[in-house]
Amino acid sequence: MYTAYLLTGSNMGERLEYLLKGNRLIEQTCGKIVQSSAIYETAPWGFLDQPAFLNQVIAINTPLTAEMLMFHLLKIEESIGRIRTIKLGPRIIDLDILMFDQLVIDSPNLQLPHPALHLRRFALTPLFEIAPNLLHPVLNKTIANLLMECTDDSDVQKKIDLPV
Ligand code: PH2
Ligand code: MG
Ligand code: MG
Repeated sequence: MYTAYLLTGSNMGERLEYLLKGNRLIEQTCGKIVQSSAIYETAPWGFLDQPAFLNQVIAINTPLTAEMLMFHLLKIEESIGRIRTIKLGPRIIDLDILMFDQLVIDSPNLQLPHPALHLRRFALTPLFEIAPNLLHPVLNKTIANLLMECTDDSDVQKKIDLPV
């Protein structure tokens, strides 16, 4: 079994419903959710002229390889009804792999750890909540350290504390 940390996000329509549906489908097809952060409301990063996001980080135990996990996550996004338009733009559901054990991959289809993880407060804050001592295998720093050093000052607010 592998442990993967996933970031889920939504900023269109019934955002919470989409996140919860994503979690349900992840458990059905990828593996058990063993930890989950609160749900945060976060200012849009990158492309600013779009609604605020809900973001959550979950940890799963999965028998899938990183490539197979990514394949399943894209299928789940599709099945929930995601249509890809502009890069970094609004989406009903986004399922990203932040880290996969200590695996480092740099291929066109998949980069691990997520190449922007350390630059994004909306990803670091929920990840810090559940895994502050997790070591970033490329930067060789803990999530706590990366969050402390992160210069992204966009707004990240804890919104909903939910059990899985
Ligand atoms: N995802 C993006 C671009 N910008 N901003 C926030 N706050 N949360 C996201 O999940 C997000 C984003 C691209 O995937
Ligand atoms: Mg994303
Ligand atoms: Mg994505």
